[in-house]
Amino acid sequence: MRFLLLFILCSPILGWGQKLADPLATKRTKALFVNLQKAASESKILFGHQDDLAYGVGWRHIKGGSDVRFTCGDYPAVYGWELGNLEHDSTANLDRVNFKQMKNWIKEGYERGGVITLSWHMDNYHTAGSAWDTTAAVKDILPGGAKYERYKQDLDRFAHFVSDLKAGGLFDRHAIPVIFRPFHEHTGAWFWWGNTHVTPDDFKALWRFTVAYLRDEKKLHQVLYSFSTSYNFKSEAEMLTFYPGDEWVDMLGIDFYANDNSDQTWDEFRQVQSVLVKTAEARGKVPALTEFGFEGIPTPDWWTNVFLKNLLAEPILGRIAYACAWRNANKKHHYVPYPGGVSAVDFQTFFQHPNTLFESDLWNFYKLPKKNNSK
Ligand code: BMA
Repeated sequence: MRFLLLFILCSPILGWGQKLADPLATKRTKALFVNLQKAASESKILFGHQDDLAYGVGWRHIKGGSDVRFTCGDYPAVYGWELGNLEHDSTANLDRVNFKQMKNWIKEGYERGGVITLSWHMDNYHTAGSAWDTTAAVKDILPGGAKYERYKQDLDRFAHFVSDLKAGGLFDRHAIPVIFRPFHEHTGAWFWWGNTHVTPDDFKALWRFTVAYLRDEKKLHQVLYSFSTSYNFKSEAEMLTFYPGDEWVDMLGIDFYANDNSDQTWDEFRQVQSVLVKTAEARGKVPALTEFGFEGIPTPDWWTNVFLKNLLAEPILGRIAYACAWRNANKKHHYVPYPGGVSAVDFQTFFQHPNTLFESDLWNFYKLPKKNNSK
């Protein structure tokens, strides 16, 4: 009886029945999961931005640079980074972000309390074309495939990159937890791993192999795995067509891009968003908008009167951990305003909204909260 009590007191860090894809995840990685889940359940939505510290509209590599901070005074709470070209041992990724500097920016964001997420637009293994070359290639990298060994080498490169992300001093040196979001938007058809170029079984096999290899062979225990679809589905069954199973996934995400402010676009958004949150909550996964935005943000009140209004239209829709806007490449291709940009003033109101969390709003996401609110 005493042992049972001790066991009950010590074990349920994540709540009963809820496990991470990596049972050996580090304590900070577990804490990150629990805190993301807590944020989601309270509709405290962390605001994220891809490549935030590396460049923005009209600048590149300025110390302290960040279009988010330039516009609202605070850094984002989530930093997205992209690994495309890591598979070629290139010094920079496919958007010219130097990998060494990326590591430093990751450390910088983490040390301020931010959350790190990694995507990877890896080249097509069958043709050596880009991620957007939709020639079928998944079979090539599955065990027994012609590029299987090569794929493992690329996962070694990933493991090397992630293992290098360390923080803390002499006595508490530790691995920086990261959210890895491989083979994203696979319910769409624009990447070689997308829906019409792969069977559900092959996709699931690839996912499981990838997680098992990084976790068991490479012994990476600082990774949360995010399964991100595009937003072209109507039901849970459709969303989960390529789902490898609860034991292989920690987060469920969708990537949502608006091209207009029409009722149809936003009705669809709310519909998909409600499937996402329901599905994630029922399975003990953390829901997130893993990418989102409106290219160029041409609408002055887009942040509050379009995006937030729809996201908070019903309580369930806003129960996501974060929303990560895509990169600010230039005046046309950007997803966060820059000072003087069309939606910059509205973005400040969005920043002040009680449901949005920016970097200085974060509690310690790498320490378990006192009361574990997870289900
Ligand atoms: C796309 C665009 C591209 C970029 C790619 C990978 O959505 O932003 O310009 O190369 O993502 O980051």
